[in-house]
Amino acid sequence: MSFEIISVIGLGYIGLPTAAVFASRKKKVIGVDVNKMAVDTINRGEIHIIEPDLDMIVHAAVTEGYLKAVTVPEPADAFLIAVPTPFKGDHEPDLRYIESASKAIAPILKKGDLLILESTSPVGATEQMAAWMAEARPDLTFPQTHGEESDIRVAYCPERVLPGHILRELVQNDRVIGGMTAKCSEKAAALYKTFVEGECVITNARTAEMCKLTENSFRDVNIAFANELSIICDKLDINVWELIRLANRHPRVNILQPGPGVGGHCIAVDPWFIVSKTPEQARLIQTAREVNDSKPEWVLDKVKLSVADFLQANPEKTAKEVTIACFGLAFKPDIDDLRESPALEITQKISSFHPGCVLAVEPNIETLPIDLASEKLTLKNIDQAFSESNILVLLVDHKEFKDLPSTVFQNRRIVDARGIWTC
Ligand code: SAJ
Repeated sequence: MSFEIISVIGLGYIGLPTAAVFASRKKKVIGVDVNKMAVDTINRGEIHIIEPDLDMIVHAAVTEGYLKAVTVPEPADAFLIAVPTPFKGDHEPDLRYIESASKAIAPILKKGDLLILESTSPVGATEQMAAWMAEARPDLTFPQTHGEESDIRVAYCPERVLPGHILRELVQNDRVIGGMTAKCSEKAAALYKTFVEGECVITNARTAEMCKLTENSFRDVNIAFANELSIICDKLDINVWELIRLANRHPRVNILQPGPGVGGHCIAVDPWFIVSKTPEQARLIQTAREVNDSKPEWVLDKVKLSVADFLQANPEKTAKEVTIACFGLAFKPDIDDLRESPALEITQKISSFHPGCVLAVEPNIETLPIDLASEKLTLKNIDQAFSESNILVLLVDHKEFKDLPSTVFQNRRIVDARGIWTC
């Protein structure tokens, strides 16, 4: 089962590293993306996203001739679809990118090709993709109608890599392979074995789809538990960080860490794919989403209380004279990714309701995004923020903030959403 040419559709955070890793194993890879700028960047041997070491491997793959990027799909032996699956306003999954990728590939499919869906998807999406293909290519046979005799093999193989560690996890993590038939799984596993050192574990497409959603929902529910505890403990005047450290000494308890909310493009989205399919049954999963989504507002209320408290203690001041410093904008520690970040949302909201200055400290970026910077909101370094502000709001546990000596916090007014300055 040899694959001469592999095509990856969607060159984002998952597609580009996957394409580059195949190319690094000396496979001919055609990357496809509708974004012409991304395609041009990759063809120059550069990258348009941020991920450690990816620039090096893409540069090598392109200059050695193993990877090229195009905007219109070309024939290949295997197609991996790694396009976004956002949700619509009502949390219904939006499969339009999978649909357009399927329709773009359909004309160049040939007998014997392997088709893999990698995008996080609701249960049934792989069957839907195969149906779109079958409709576009009545001359070819597909597993939903021809089983093991089909011309085209189809599988769902979710990625489960952690941003910041993508290249290592792509290779080392176990891979779930969900074929529409046993032969589909076998062929997909053979493809992934090109670079996967973890185990390729075989199941069916629907279970593989649900498996990806389950992993992220599991984490969301566990973070919601920690976030709910932080709200309960606040009411009961108990230090939640100490409480969790103590409870985690039990051999079968492992509570995650509360924070300002759940960010990123996966954990805050994927559970809704389960809820939208089975709203009556997915009660815990939906509640967890609501608990995590409500946490930024809770932090904002704490900031408002802190401002009121400061003004009461300093009656000669007005709110306009109170400066608030927000520490961290990224969606999690030690990365520069600000997308879907609760810390960013909180900082923006503070700067819109608070009449005084707001200072943002984010050691992983050089400048504030254009839509964020204003006269009232400016990017500062740690020392400036400490000396110029009256209230410190800790939102992300970046290592630069964890390393500060405890003496700097003495007699400071702090709202600590991560428990690293007040634990
Ligand atoms: N968070 C907390 N408390 C914690 C852990 C995380 O508040 O104890 C917050 C983070 O600050 C962040 C959010 O949760 O805002 C998500 O961060 P994360 O590190 O848990 O996960 P992601 O979104 O970077 O990556 C997840 C991973 N999934 C799991 O760990 C089950 C990754 O393996 C998946 O590949 C990725 O989603 C994805 O693409 O689906």
